[in-house]
Amino acid sequence: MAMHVEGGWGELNTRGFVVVRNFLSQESLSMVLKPYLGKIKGERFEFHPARLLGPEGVAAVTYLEGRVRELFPEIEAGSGLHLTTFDPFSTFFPNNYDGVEKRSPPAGWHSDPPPYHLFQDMSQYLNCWIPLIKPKADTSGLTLLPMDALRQADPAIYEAIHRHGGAAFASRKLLPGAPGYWHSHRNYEREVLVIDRDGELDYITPKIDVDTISVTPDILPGDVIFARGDVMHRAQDQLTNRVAISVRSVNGDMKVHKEFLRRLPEFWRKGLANPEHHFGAALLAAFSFHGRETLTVQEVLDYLTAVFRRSPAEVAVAEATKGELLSILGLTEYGVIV
Ligand SMILES: O=C(O)CCC(=O)C(=O)O
Ligand SMILES: [Fe+2]
Repeated sequence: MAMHVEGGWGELNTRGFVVVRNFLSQESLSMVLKPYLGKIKGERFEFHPARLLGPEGVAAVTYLEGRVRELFPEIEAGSGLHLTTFDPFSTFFPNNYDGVEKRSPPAGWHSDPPPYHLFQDMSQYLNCWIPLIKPKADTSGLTLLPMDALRQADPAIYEAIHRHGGAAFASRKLLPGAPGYWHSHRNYEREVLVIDRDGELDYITPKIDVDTISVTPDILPGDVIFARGDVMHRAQDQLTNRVAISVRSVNGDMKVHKEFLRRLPEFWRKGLANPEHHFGAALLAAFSFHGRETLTVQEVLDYLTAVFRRSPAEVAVAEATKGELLSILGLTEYGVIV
């Protein structure tokens, strides 16, 4: 069956997401799923960057990126969204159904923090969410908050999340960043939206129960959802075993500013400065390497790729000395990287 863009690419400007039917064949789904199945062997499997799953993981991502890249011209023609390149952190997302009572919670309402810190404008970032195992069309999918409905129902929340990432509907009691924060799905208290504004975590109480305006497209393996990076989303449920992979494209011509990082809330700056953070040190070193306050997204990605090829994060830390890293992040008072 031919690929079909339901409602057209213009949906990316209204709702912020669009469903594309018949995007992948059964054969390519099996190929993409293989590295994941080879890894789990029955044990619980958390979110996992696909590229870290060996040559088969790299091949799966390379294939999917190629397929998404073919759509760049029609996406731009239909929505104006200019995409040129990919976020390297393509990730497998299980909903952690494992048929036993004790299981990790799935993703609660959020927009993604890591790409926001890397790329700074999440309206020019497109997540292609691809179910690989999903037994039922109306179960265990991805629930999204349409931008147009949100703007009408709660303009303050809309303004707070538009173009941002790293937002969550969660309980104020869990913050900042407590265990369970990103996974407050069942029994969560949707008291607040938390996002950074002017260097502070910002708490806003929604005027509405956001679930009443949310949309969960019926979708089966073969179909995909394209969602802009600023659209809030969560796992639908844990009723059946579901595994998805997401492939993330971005406008490489966008500018990113060191100043943006200095102005992030301390909670996020400390996270990025932690040497165990998978890209924080490399991101900061990219600015030092170029000796500029402003870089393009593509320059950031090229630098990250070069660092990751040599693999250990120490390479980046060595290049942006610890002191410089701390001062870039305005954390010199800590004296050590925490
Ligand atoms: O698949 C899920 O449950 C969550 C997916 C997600 O958060 C994402 O693709 O960014
Ligand atoms: Fe997400």
